[in-house]
Amino acid sequence: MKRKLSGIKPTGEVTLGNYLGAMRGWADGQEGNENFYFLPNLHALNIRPNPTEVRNNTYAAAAWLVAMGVDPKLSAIYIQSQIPAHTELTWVLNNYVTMGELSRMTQFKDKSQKGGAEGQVVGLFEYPVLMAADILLYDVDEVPVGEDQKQHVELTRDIATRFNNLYGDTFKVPVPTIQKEGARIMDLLNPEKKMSKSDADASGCIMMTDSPDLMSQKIKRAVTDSGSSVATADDKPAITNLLVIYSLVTGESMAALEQRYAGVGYGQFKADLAEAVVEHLTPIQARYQATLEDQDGLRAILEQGRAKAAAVAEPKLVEVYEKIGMIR
Ligand code: AQP
Repeated sequence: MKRKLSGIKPTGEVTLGNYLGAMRGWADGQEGNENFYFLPNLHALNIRPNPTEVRNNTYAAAAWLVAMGVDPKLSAIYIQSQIPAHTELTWVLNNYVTMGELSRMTQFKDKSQKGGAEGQVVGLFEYPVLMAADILLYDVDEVPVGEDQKQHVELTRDIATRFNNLYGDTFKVPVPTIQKEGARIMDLLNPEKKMSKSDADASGCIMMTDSPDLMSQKIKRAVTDSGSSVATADDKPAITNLLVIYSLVTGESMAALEQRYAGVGYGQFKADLAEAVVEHLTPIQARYQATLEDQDGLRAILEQGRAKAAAVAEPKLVEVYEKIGMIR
């Protein structure tokens, strides 16, 4: 039995990238494991979200988890801000990580550059420390994430090891697990950039709530590379991205797809891909709608998840406080 934990930040609508790169994998392998899948709403604060939007996005992301197959009977689904141990442990861990380490985080560098001086809030800088607390409270074995989050899990490992060396075994040192395919789904209009839910311009981003027509339109307008062959290559990032998406939604191997589309133009390939994406997502969208509409049911799932998570997180915080001499 393994303990697994991961989260989806309610900063916007969930994207096909979130789904294919991470969330879909969370639904696999729940049986026989102890799973914690949470909504890190405190992590969303660094963009100072609109209160109504962040609240709605939190419920929506929870409904997506259920729709994508995360089973509340097998996994705790919970809201980060409902478990104060996350923020309390963050304050403690702040003292076991340096400014230099946090400055080297790629996500901080990217996002602080985009946001200008105004966007460089301490919450953005602190993000990896809160994430370390999210993970270390639960003695997790595995953290299944997309490629973009790997560096943060590695920092979490360093913080845990440092703390354990000082105070004796306290935290389990977690391992990031990254899917081979789809770990980084790229923007359809700019294949150099990953698909992101908080992007101001969503035209290159497939949102899980997009209508079939809008999804098809976005796929048909996706940029392609020079030449016309439907094949993966380092110098063909756009078509490689589309092939990865195709392969993940149909279960067909990349090699089989390349063979099928040998000599077939980009137009036909994109039309078929659009159809495959719509076919794959339609039943998930229906489950999402039903889950979201049943507000009482969703709240009950979140309450059950909160209780399960708090029962693990709170004793861990007490253990940490005792070790470092805090009187509670
Ligand atoms: N484009 C992507 N391809 C593959 N995996 C991805 N993930 C995110 N984007 C892609 C993975 O989805 C999980 C949940 O992500 P998150 O919401 O916690 O944070 P994020 O990585 O910052 O995702 P976004 O969509 O880019 O959000 P914003 O725009 O708010 O920053 C993670 O496991 C992530 O790796």
